[in-house]
Amino acid sequence: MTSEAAVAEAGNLIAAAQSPARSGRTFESRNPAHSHDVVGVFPRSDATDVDDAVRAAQAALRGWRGTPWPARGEIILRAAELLQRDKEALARLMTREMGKVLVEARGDVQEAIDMGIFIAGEGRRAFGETVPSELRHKWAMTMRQPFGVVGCITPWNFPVAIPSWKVFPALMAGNTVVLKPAEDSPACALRFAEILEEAGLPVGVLNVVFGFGEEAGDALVRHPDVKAIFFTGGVATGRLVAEACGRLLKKCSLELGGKNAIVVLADADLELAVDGALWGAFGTAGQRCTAASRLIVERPVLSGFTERLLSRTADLRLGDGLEPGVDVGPVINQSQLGRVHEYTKIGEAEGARRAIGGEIARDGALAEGWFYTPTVFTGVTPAMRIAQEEIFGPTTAVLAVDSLDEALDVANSTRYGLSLSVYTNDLRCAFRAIDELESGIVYVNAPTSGAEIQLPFGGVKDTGNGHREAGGRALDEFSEWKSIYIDHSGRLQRAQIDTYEETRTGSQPSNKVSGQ
Ligand code: UN1
Repeated sequence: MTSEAAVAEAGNLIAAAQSPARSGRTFESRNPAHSHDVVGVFPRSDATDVDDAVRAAQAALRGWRGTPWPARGEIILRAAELLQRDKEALARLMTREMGKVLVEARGDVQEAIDMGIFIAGEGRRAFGETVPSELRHKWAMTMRQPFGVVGCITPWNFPVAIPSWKVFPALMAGNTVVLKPAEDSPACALRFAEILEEAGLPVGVLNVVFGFGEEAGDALVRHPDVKAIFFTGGVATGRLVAEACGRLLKKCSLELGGKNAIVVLADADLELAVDGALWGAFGTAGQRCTAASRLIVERPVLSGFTERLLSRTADLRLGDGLEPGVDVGPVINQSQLGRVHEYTKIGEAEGARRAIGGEIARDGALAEGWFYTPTVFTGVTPAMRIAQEEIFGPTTAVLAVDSLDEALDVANSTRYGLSLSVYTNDLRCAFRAIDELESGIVYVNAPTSGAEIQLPFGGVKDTGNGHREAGGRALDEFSEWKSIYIDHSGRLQRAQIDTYEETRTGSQPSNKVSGQ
């Protein structure tokens, strides 16, 4: 058990006050390592609570969008400093609430700190353009504008980092926000919002509504005063969000699943590749959109790689991520545990070999939580469901290939395209892979997880709808461009018509240029 005090009953954060759901309903957030440990009790919100939050955000909009960019940036920078101050406590709360081991939870908070520092700089760097007009005495330029009230719907697997990827740039651009965090990590989201409040965010600029997708999330997506939706989650839900937004002509940015692969070529450094495979496959118990759930290995090194991988997998310690020495924590909840186990049965039925793991862990204290033994399937072929579908658990599949061409084809053979990696020391192979792998992120000699916030994050194919988060263009997602023309000629000048009349008609330009 942990020593942390329970968060107890929390409320939705609406206009800086905590309030229960109007229906009075609640839900619990439980520790996946000790399922009897209730981390907190949260409002189970529905459309009426979402409406309250949207009204609060709407009321705060004029003041916030009028706040100078540098002033908005300073609040975000202060939030990053407060996250730094509270990093350890927040990381411990995160491990307790969603299970990832403490060292990874610290990394999650660090990612939010990095994002805050990075985005705060945009306060003095959110450049527009000044461009030449085609007409004399006319000024042409661009500036960013907020959408208005926006909705952010975030998952539990990066419960502070992913809200920071969305909320910081949304606020920086002058939007006001309603955040609906995952029902499995509400306490982390509440702390994140409280930190922004402490940093000086004005009342109503960020509101948090807790609850479930079908009730609170759906209402947020459909609310007529919410101008844009930023969603990270599964493909099936993403499709529903996109359909609803499409019907309403609402902007929407989707960050969905992955079926990422590490390609290990025959010349690779095998120890390095196994280190990467373990981290990619079993970090966060495989519950990352960037998890390496396929290991595509050239046949000459297949047995060497697999032997090392299995022996290292056998050494992984499963347990409560707050305990020192634990490598892999629990999966998020009972239904996910069942789903992961279902995929083990599917893999076996498809004829893959379960080389290690594949069991719900029930030894000693592990029986108190939702633990799954790290699982490796060998003899997997590309068409198998375990090679195609996102499992979101500590399960990975080894596929054998005979050439670089085949490796790239197999790597590209899924509907997803988030993160792909190649291990090789051959420059030509590395560059072929960089060019031909169909994914938003490519790694060379590094695993599929490890994105840094100063680069764009997102994927191709069914992983999303073409948007990218973070990176140098992070604000593009959260703002719209306004083009401004200022004519100081004092007369009507018609674009495309009065433009370069002299050069287009063949008349003597010198007359007009010189005025002679
Ligand atoms: C996710 O899995 O949803 O590169 C995000 C990584 C992390 C972010 C993952 N920095 O794995």
